[in-house]
Amino acid sequence: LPDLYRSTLRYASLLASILLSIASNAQQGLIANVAARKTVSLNGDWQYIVDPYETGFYNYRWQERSENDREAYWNTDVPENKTERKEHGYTDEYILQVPQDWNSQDPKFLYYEGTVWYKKSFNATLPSNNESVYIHFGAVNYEAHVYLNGQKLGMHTGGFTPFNFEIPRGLLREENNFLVVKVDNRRHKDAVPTLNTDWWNYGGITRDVNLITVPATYIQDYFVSLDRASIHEKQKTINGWVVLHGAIRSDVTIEIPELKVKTKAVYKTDTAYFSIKIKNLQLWTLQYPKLYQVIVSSANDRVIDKVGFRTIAVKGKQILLNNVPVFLRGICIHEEIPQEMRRANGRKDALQLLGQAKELNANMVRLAHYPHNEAMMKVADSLGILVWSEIPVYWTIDFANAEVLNKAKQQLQEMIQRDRNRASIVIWSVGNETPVNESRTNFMRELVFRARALDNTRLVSAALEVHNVNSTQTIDDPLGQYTDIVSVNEYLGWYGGLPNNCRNAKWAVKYDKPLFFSETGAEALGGFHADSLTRWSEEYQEWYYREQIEMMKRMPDNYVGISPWILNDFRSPKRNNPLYQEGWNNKGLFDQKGNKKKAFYVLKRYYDEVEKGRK
Ligand code: GCB
Repeated sequence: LPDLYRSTLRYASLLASILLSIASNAQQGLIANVAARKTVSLNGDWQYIVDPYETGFYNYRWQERSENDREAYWNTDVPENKTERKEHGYTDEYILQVPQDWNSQDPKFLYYEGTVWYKKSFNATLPSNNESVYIHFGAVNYEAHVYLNGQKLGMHTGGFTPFNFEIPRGLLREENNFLVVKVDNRRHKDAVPTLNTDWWNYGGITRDVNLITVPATYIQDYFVSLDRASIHEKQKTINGWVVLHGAIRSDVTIEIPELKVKTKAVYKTDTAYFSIKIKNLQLWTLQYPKLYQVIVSSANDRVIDKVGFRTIAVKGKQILLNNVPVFLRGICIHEEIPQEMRRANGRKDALQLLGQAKELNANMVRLAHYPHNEAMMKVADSLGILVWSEIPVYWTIDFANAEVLNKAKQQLQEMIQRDRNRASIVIWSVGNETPVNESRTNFMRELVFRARALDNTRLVSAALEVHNVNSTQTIDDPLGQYTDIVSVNEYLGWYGGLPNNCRNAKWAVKYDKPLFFSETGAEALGGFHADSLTRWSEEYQEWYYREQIEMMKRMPDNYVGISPWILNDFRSPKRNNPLYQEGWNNKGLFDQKGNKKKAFYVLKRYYDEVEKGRK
């Protein structure tokens, strides 16, 4: 019997690994690593039409306009002759910058939620017979319909993840291409996120737009990572796979010049796998975030990346980075530059935000509550900062709706496809503060399983809530049984009671896994000083942090870290106290202008102590 048992187990695990490898290569046609391709940027000036009634999309009977309807806003705005009536037009009087949200570009857009048509004219070099051209968007919030020279290329929903469309052969012109994007940022009950969030709903083409030219058979996607088990060995193993577009199976090689290794990948079905043994691998660590140049080549294509090699795992009550216990000195960050009241994007903004996190002596950032732009992960890779990356399954999503689950899965997949080669990312989060009930737990469990199927080298979590049972702070959300670490948001002393309630708080945690505090925080208007009992004063926030930290020091030994809410004050239409908020959530450790509040120094002192070895 034991033998039978063993062979059944072996069979089951074989089956599981086959299923896993199939699932991990599921494609949506996303092209990995755009920066390494032959691209032409379409950033810059775009003309626009504001269209709150969607006149460019629907006729007066509210039917979708036909493709060649001359009043459709994706079609030319130039009258054919002097008698033709035209009721739309693009002009240089109305220009928006791309990439950037529209809200910060003109006061009339501050609260705008609706449709804006973006138009760009451009010239192009036509592809040769064995090349294809794609148009790639880093992100558009929320729904995008893309048209080129009057023909629809496709549509995409989800405001924080990339997408691309192939341009059909013959459609691209050498001169005067007419590219139109209908962008709609209205919130919907059945969208992800839903109607209700605590952040600004910045609309527009918020990230880069590129034309990508690739050879007909090109490297679409690849994954390179350090094998978890080999962390115990002297000789390490780097594993991975490569997928060529169109399921073509031409030779694929992987090269890491600095390590003097070059290996051929071996096809199993349409995926080429490789496994490389390496003697003197320098790991990616927080102190020395070593990145290696990795070259993936096929018969006609070549993609160069910079990849760090590290492992992340859970062992009992601890998180192990490269097999060494790590305490996460975190901070939450929204993708926003408060000083300019706009979405953050690009390397300069990432250097500002992660630089602020470094000043705090943080070693980890929780990127709330949606995938941030790629520059954040690249800068985190180079600075040695650990990253938690999340999809906007936030608060009260329509959990019973199967379509909503599909939308969440799509965003999860796009996030993982874009960033899985970034060493800095150690945790995929499938959501934040979702209400405990059966349909929600089924929904969230599906996402946890999906995340693992897409990437089994990282940890999966979700920010849960604490509830009060007989005056005990209780963590028993059933979702906790599925995640690798149990993460909770907790605001004792802000949303309930006063900070000194932390002193006699009792905690009951159902799970023996690593326990992470994914949020805690209190508001303070920068520069407002009073005694510590006065709400909104810097002194209150400072007191809150003192009491919280003392409480954290008394946490059980599965306490592995904290990422307080939040690095910077941020814009939120929900926050309407006319004296202390005025459309801002002021829980930042830095205020709206970038000044440090008193609480900053309290947290920094704690992080300095932790680093020296005292939790
Ligand atoms: C939370 C949410 C976060 C809010 C924060 C707050 O628990 O996760 O998005 O902004 O609380 O300030 O209330």
